[in-house]
Amino acid sequence: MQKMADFLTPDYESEYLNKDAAAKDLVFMGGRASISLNGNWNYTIDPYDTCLRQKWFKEIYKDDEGRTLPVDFSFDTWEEIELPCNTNTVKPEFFWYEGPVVFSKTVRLKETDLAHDHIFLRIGAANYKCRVFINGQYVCEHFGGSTPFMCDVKEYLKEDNRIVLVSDNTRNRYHVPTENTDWFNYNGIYRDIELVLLPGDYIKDLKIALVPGSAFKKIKVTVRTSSDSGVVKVNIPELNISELLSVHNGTAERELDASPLLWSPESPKLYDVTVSFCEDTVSDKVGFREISVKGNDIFLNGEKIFLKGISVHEDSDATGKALTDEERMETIRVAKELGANYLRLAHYPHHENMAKLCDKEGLLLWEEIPVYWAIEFDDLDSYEQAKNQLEELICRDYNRASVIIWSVGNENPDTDERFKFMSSLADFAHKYDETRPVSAACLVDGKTLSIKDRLAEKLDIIGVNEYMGWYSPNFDELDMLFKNSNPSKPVIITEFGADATAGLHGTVDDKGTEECQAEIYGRQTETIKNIPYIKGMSPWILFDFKCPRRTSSIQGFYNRKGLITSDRKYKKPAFYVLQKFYREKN
Ligand code: GCB
Repeated sequence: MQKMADFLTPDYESEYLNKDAAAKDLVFMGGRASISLNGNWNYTIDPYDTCLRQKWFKEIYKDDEGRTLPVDFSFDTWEEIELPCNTNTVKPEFFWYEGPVVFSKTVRLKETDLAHDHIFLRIGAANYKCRVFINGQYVCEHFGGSTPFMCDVKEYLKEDNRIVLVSDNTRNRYHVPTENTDWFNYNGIYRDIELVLLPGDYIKDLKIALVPGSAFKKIKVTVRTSSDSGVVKVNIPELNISELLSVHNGTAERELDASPLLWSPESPKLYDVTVSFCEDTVSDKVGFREISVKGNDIFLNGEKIFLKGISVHEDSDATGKALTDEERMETIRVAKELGANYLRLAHYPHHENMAKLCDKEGLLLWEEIPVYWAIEFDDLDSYEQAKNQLEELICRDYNRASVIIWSVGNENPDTDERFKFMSSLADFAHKYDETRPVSAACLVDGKTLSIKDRLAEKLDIIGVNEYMGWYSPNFDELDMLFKNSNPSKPVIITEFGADATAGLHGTVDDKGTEECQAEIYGRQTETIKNIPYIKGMSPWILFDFKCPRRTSSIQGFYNRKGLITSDRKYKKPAFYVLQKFYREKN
């Protein structure tokens, strides 16, 4: 009997661990039309994971002899929730809930929809594990809380369907990130849910970029297709490009002569690109620019650039991690008001629209995977999760001109296991994307008080988090840190900062006051500006953000290192200190 089995089987989860949706499948949307499954779903929190244990998705209401059985779920009469969203933000009593949530929706498809050869379900992000069930069958699962996944569900669909999704954000030391982070562990399915209808032969992926070192005169196009051979058509009308490329072993690749207007923050020019293969067509708006590194310098389109940045989390009082495009645009506007030309999207992949908006608006981006603090570096499965998230991110955002750096992690201890783990990620990023530098936000070496991390040999740009004046109260150590260091690569100060509770005043030595934060920003910028190998900075952070680790009475479960309060209304004095520095910096 099912009912017996559900409490007698401790490893009930093992049967759901064998159908991974991952980067190897499909990630790239290519601007295709889709059937949106956003909107109302019935849902419940499911703290004991009973949906998986009892297999609710099978909808067994009668026994073999036709007698009615009691059930512990009610798919159609549970309360409704509007997806995408974080479950935590819909009711105060769910705010601290961590665990499985079950969502159910009935979906009616037309005959013409079902006539397509492939129907992919795409979920933009669900934190952290997500299991998909359609019409009583287990379809696939995905691990990783911030990247999209797609899975061909055609064989499970009919005209009337029940789709059940179970997302589970239970923290786990073998996940990436692990159970300990300095941000809020939001729950649920918080990015778009859609069905993408595709013909038998389709495009899996399109990568397009300027060829590095081609004097901005060559564009490389790589198209992966579902079938081994055939012909791909590439069109960039504004550049008079219309080319046929043959597919060999599932890939068509060519360098095309072209002289595009170069994309830059000052002139974020985008070109319409369309690629067709058999009955399938994808399109994208793409900017062409070259980012490169030489000696201690970073170059954009051959010109030296200083990255005037600020770090941002994906978090808002109103919507949690399920930000709206208006909120994203507000972030961009405020960053520009600050005088920034660059954002560090910490510490995990943000919504794909952020990079699209920054492409349009002309902001440079650092994108990162959540290899954060103490990952289980000797665990192969943790490595696979990290690598898959990196691959999904690169595949999703390869064509975004705004994205100039891939970061493989943040503040990890310099151990042998970590070196192996993160070196492999850096190698992978280099191999998968030959056009962008790879970095990581490293810790200061406390013993020698210098920029010294073995991982640096695998990076093109060294990110350094230093909190002189805050966690390291002796500010003089900042000078010493830079005097003791002689990096052969460009350095970005990926973090410095100080908490300040809005409205809390005192002397510059009173921790947590607006004055103390402003003083630290002043002293940091005064020191950093004289260090020749520092080629960028992204102080911590634009907005205050929710953080369960921060329990003091003035923190109130917020990290208050923001230059602006979490309601985005009040700019603390440090905002203006940094603004002045950026306005004066050429
Ligand atoms: C850091 C971390 C960041 C934290 C910040 C802090 O070094 O990278 O995630 O939120 O410090 O406020 O302590």
